[in-house]
Amino acid sequence: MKALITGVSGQDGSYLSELLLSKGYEVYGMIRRHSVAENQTVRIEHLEDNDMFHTFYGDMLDSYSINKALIEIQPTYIYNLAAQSHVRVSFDIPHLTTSINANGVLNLLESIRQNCPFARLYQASSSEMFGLSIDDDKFQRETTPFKPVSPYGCAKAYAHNISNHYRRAYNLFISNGILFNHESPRRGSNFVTSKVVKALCLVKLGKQKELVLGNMDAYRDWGHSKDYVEAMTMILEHHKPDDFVVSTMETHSVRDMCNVVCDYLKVDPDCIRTDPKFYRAEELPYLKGDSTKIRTTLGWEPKYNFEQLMHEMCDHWLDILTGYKSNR
Ligand code: G4F
Repeated sequence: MKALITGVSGQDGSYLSELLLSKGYEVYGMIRRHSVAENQTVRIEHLEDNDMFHTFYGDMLDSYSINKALIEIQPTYIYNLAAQSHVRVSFDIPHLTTSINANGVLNLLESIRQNCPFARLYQASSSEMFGLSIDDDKFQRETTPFKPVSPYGCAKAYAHNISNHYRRAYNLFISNGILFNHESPRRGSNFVTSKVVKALCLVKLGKQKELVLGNMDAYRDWGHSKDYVEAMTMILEHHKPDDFVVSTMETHSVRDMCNVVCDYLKVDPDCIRTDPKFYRAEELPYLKGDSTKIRTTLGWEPKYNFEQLMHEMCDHWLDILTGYKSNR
């Protein structure tokens, strides 16, 4: 079985590749050409010697490259993980974010419809689509309306809706995983968990004095990327296409998360201050996902809890920053 992964060099793409290879899939990963080659493939370099793992250049904005890949590879499963994935950055580059995260998905859907209509597509939808919408019981779930508060969230909502339209209109096997925040040692250090962990490790090692953050009162439902890529495969291996929320069903504020990291590293939280430059033009204040549907229908459940996730990230960054470990 052949799986094509867009965004293969990212956190999720790399864990998903490892999982699919372990299940016997042949994996084709699409990567974007980047001038700094060293940083591009650091998360997947350890897979390069695997005969079942292949990469090729392509771009969600370049329909020709997508058509070519789908015609030549004829994948059984397609995981669309490619995105401009940073919410704060989406306020700076709303057009490009929309082109990649919305129109790019349309490019892929059209290519599937024309070139490999029997392939199954996993579309990476996001809890950012919910925005200000919260059900009365303080959860967001598959039925919660979308009220996005960022260019990123608006683009993801379009992609979600057009994917469902293509599922119904053309009878394609397209599933959306509505994933809440998910982190790991491979998370980029411009996302808040990695930023906090890396900076507080540097403070612990005496190499940095303070950590400067934006809104510390935002709440997020943070899980582990390894658990979430497993959910992706379960969603696509299910006998019918559907939408599933993937979440831990717990929420923590950025402040709580900082305290967990400070406690573990034995660092004084007084080294943390805020600066408005890290605030967003509109903030999403609260996310907590109800993942009952995927737990009861597919039997998925996370193996990591919040503390284990944050501790693993701390151990990783301490190893990196003390030179004990050089690779990710
Ligand atoms: O880690 P974040 O940048 O993640 P965010 O914006 O929630 O988006 C992530 O999760 C989405 C799923 O809901 C994904 F779709 C998306 O691709 C991405 O993976 O920020 C988390 C929270 C925000 O409320 C932010 O305002 O942390 C707050 N925050 C406070 N100080 C900060 C900072 N975020 C960042 N990145 N940097 C700060 O200094």
